Amino acid sequence: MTNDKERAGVSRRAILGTGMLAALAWPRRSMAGDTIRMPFEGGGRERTMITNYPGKGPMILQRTRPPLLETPFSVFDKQVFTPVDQFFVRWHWGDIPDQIDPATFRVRVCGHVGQTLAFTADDLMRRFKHVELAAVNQCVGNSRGFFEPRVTGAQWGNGAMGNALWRGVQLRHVLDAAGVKPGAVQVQFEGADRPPFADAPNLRKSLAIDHARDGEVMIAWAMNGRQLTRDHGFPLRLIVPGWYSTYWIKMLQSICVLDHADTGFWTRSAYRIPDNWPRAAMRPGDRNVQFVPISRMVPRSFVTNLDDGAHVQAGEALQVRGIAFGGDSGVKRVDVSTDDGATWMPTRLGADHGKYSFRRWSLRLRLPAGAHTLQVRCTNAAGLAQPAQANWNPGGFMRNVIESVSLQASS
Ligand SMILES: Nc1nc2c(c(=O)[nH]1)N[C@H]1C(S)=C(S)[C@@H](COP(=O)(O)O)O[C@H]1N2
Ligand SMILES: [Mo]
Repeated sequence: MTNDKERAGVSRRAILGTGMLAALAWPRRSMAGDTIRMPFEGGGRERTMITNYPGKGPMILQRTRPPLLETPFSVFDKQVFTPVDQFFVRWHWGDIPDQIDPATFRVRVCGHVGQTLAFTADDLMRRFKHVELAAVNQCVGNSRGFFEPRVTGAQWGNGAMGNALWRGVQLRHVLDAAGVKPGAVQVQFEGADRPPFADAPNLRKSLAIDHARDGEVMIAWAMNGRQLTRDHGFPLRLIVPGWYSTYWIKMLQSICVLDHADTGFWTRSAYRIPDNWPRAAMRPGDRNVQFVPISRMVPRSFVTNLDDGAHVQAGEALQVRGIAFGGDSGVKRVDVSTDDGATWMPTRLGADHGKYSFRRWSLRLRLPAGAHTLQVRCTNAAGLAQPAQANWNPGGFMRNVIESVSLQASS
């Protein structure tokens, strides 16, 4: 029998290995590659597919420093867990440590607690029970490039998301060790990266105290069975299953229990959506819109094996497959329509890796000769289905409209 740690492929020795320091070096070579076109209209369409970013396979380059790298969509067709070397990367600020010694790097638990504590990754591994969970990490602005009218911000296609198996400890246990005092309201998280100017607000995000202690929120050191890389937050990052990844703080350095609501810039002013979850929708120019912090994810599904505009054989069995996720609950069903949503065909769901994971789906169908539009819709375990109309908000957040691909069938 292998023990848990070996199964995850991450021993304490591995995470403390000296090789890690070298792996934190930033890319020095210029980023070169082929020009590709994103599947949306207008500015920001032309991109470079880079192949020489350290530790990564081919990635769509948005920006070098701080890095913004998008997963090429074809990756999602290959497996249910997104490989680390093609997992999207997003950092807000350029001042990211390029030297972290895991023997001395500590995450501090402070604020409204009985006792301030500090843990190395090794301390967490020794002291608390290990947990492993499959969960989708999705940027709030995933698919922003498709917003109409266009909005500012990184013009992501659909590749600012990924699914991984995260391994770590429950945040609840770490908070309990410090002893949360009565009257705690929120818990604020901060990473070791910093803005390049002293007066810019560093990224700090907060969760309600009950959420932080729900037993699902984790502090992770491994992703898909290997220790986190620098890009994904070595040595420790927060995992907030079912929530957008703006909360998934990387290089986690501070966990601060607050006895009042967080009034910092990133909670008060940034990452806010119109107060009508799950739609997060308004009309451009609408006034008097009430905004609230972005929170739980909503269901999405995609065809992964057929490109928009693909030519297929008429009258022959056509295998259609893709991925889906339920957002803040599991995938209940994935349906496909070829008649503009008048009727829906149930698809076959693949293995269930847990409610926060991608789930594969597939369907065999025959199409008569002609032009077709294939739509795919996920309904989650809470009964929430993807909408037929795309939402709009000024941040370009939370897109989850039913996706479609056009196909040309001929014999
Ligand atoms: N420390 C730190 N953590 C962070 C961020 C950051 O800028 N700094 N960005 C957040 C945002 S907005 C996203 S989308 C995810 C991206 O996670 P990934 O790079 O591992 O894919 O990290 C989150 N955690
Ligand atoms: Mo993000």
